[in-house]
Amino acid sequence: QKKWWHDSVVYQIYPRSFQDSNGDGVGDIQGIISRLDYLKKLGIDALWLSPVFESPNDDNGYDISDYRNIMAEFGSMADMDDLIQSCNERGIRLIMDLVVNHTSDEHPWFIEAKKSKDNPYRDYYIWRDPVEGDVPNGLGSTFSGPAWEFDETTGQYYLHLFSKKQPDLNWENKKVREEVWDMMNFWLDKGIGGFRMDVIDLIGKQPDNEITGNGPKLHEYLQEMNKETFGKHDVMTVGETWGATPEIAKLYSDPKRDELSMVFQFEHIGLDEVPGKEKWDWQALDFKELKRIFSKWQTCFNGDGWNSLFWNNHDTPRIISRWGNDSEEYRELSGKMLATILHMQKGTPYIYQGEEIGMVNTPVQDVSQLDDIESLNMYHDRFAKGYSKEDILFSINKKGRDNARRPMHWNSEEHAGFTEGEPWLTLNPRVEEINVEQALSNPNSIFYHYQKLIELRKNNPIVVWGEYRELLPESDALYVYERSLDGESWLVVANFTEEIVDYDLVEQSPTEVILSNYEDLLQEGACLKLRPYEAIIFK
Ligand code: GLO
Repeated sequence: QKKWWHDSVVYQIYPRSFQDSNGDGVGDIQGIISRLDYLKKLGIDALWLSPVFESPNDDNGYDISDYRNIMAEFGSMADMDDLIQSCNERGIRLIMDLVVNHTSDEHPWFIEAKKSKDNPYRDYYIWRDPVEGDVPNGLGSTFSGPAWEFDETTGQYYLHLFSKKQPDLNWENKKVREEVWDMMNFWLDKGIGGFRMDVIDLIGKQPDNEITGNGPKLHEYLQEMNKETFGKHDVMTVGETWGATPEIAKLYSDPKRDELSMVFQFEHIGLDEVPGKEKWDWQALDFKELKRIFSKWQTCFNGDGWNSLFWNNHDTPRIISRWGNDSEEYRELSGKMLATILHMQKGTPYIYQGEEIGMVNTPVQDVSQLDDIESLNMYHDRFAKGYSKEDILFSINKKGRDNARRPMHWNSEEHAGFTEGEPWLTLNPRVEEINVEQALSNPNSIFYHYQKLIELRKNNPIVVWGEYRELLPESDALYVYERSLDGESWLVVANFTEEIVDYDLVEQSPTEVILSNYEDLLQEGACLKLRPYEAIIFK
């Protein structure tokens, strides 16, 4: 059965860094409203808003202290209602970030829970006795150090898979689940378009067995959630699931199972880390692996699951700096190439703010230039373990989350039109070269390339439904695939390198270029000469 999100494109906003409207240096909801027409022009159907709820900002809003109130820096509930209405008026659905693996330690539930062992809220969280005067077991936090924090008052440890200001909720407790369902219904009743679910694969954890992802009751909880909340609404849901394989992804997104619309899988995202090590242990991308993983995910579903497609989010480095080429010469070409190979795949594409104008990483020279808790904790942890500063900053510049979180570039004025005050986080230095005003005035910009890719999806069922087949999996330089539907087929040919690479068109005889990032074709007979980062869609 066809759903609206099957042919939709979603745009992710990181509210802190999108647009400030009141000069306090922090992006806000009125700022977002003022940019909805820009997003409409790009052509997106839905917005995923990173958390805007009340939060002490230990993890920039992913530590929520009140799920039914808006963070004062971002505005008020009236602003939020205004945003929902302004989106709905433009036919844009608003997807809220659901962060319910954990709360903030400043959430009233946790404040109660830590008062005493018999407090009615105690079981909302996960508490264990010390073992031989130490942590209960070896579970570690994603943000460095142990996942257990000792609480002096009650003499027990609580679990936090992220920062110690993000205590994990105890999903085994039915009351916790009911609180979450109530809260979700509160938002659904406001007319939102769905939820993106933060680290949802962790809610079935079994801390005593050191099981975190994909716990035994995970899918039972999601089915219950579906039934009690969004199942009755025409909304989309997307789970953040770091450990998903195609088999696991079907458990979430097979329509017959009544769980989620789709999940984010991260297999491609892990390709530049040394296997078995941490995300900070960088290695160069293996291009053939990237293609193999894309092709695996493109062919694994047969009506029993749905893909999401993304290069970037608020947790990843900027894709042009990561796997494209961010030099002045190749930034636009490689950005368009990367956009093309992703957007011609089957699934629901996500664009992270600034991706559509080709924003790039922001290398730092010193720890004082960092904001992100994950990077800061890792910096201190590795420094104590004897890593050199250079080594650590190398990792952070490659992979750190601040890369994606620096303010959006709207124009080349001071602070890029993001704020009239002092921005909460320093901007990327390449504002003059890379900004929205510039992109909109140049018909060849990355922005218009994205706009065209979105239009192609809207107007051509082959992009949404067509069967995918990879050609040339052994090529070190080219990514070539075909989409076909009802006797029609499209061919995508992309050069991932700076060299000129030949491609023989003998097997296919395309008659038309649908979209390319160069103005013409370079061809010798049936041999296509692909220039640096050239990407062509043929039919
Ligand atoms: C990635 C999340 C990330 C949060 C974390 C804790 O894993 O999107 O930004 O820090 O989930 O909520």
